[in-house]
Amino acid sequence: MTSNIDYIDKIPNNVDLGRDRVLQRALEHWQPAYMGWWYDMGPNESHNYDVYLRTAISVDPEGWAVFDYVKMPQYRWGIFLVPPTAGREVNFGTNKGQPAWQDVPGEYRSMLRRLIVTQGDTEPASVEQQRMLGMCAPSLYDLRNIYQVNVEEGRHLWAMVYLLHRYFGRDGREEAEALLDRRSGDVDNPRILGAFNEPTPDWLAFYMFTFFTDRDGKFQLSSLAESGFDPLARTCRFMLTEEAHHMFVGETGVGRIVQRTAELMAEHKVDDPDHVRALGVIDLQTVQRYLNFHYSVTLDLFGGDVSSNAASFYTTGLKGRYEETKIDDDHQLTDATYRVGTVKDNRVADEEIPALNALNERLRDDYIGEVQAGVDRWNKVIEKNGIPFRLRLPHKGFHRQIGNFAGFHISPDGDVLTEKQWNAKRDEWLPSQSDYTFVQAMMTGRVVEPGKFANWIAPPRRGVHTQPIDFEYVRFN
Ligand code: BYC
Repeated sequence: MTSNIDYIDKIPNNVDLGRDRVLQRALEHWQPAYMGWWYDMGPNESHNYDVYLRTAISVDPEGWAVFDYVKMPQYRWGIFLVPPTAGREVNFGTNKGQPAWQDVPGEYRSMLRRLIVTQGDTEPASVEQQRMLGMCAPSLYDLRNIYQVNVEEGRHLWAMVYLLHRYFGRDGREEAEALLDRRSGDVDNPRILGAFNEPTPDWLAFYMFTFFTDRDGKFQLSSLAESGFDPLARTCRFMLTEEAHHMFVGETGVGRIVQRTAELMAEHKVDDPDHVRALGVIDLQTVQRYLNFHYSVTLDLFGGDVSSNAASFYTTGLKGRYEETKIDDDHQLTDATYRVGTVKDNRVADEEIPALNALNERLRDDYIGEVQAGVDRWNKVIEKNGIPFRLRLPHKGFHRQIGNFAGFHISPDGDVLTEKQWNAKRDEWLPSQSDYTFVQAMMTGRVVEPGKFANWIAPPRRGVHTQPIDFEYVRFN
């Protein structure tokens, strides 16, 4: 195992793939199917563009990427794990203290495969959801960023497919094929988790998705990076390095939209949403409705508040808590409890349950803390422009389909309503068809002149890597 990546092989890797001919052949068999999927479902009409992308050349935290023009179908997708830590142990659950597993423990095989497949399924799903957005990008800078996100999601799929092929034999190979067969939003063969079947129809939705949903990726990958199954832990550690950029794209994207709107509101002294829209920017009320949608569907991705699956993942040592090894407790949780939200007598209430069953909820709470900090940063931009409006996270129970709040009609303030009351307010709280129509009408063509930006978004503070903002990030040929 080296930290440098072998680019001579057909499949770039740092796992000595050449020494395992059977595995190498199996992956070389999967590779054309992957390329077929990329041509069909990857970014629309992009195959011949030269895109200024970063490609991993090492797994060292410093200097792991080079930046250069690449045609996306020639991107060097491959298999990169961080090097093993000598003497690493299972750090939690009933197997705590055993040497970390280098092979799949037989009794946990199907549970582990399920976790890997669920993680893997989200990666191509997001590429499918975003495939049309390049056609209406607000700038070359943003176009390059979405393509960077897309190729790296493709690589994250490779990461999970490697594990399936290397450790799960025939059923792993079948699962790897199925990852290319499912399609986001397909009624007959959808992606596994809810949020990955929702459309991402415009750039506001894209930035919200990369802010909220990619951050679920960060928290889930962090929990899997604690896994006692060492190859999973090591591949997730490297995926997290790439994930940081995706959340940056989301946070700064929403931030730049909010900035542009707030600046024009201040300049023209308007606050009525219709007047704001007339200036060719997105009103903050619409931003809030998109936020409510993406936040609530992403909260669902953490699974049920009370989950025996989560308890089993933890006690077996397969999936830990966020930053498990930094937590100061017994890492067994046999007697611990945790507070989860529920509905009692038509009110939102808390109940104390065994911490082992509340691990999804705990991870969701860790996530909410980080998301709140991002929303606070957006609000600073609004405040700086002297606008009194503030964005806010709705109540945890708002618009939930999974867990204790599913089936209830909860307002953004946390009041339990009747279905009729809730439906009467729906379009105040979630994007309506007319909101989508308005936002999409602003994004009909793409801005292709270097350094120019669509009217509805502020330019970024700086360009990519060491390049200026008006660099030609994409050449269309
Ligand atoms: N939609 O015990 P429960 C990312 C199912 S994002 C549909 O409550 P559990 C990325 C569940 O499967 C991170 N179904 O939940 C972001 C179970 O089904 P079965 C992706 C759902 O199992 C952006 C049943 O309901 N990674 O990387 O404790 C771009 C009861 O489940 C949903 C992972 O998710 C839902 N939202 O937890 C690109 C990590 N929620 O078994 C990439 C791996 C639950 O009864 N996955 N169900 O048939 C896991 O750790 C767990 O599967 C979950 C669910 C946390 C997702």
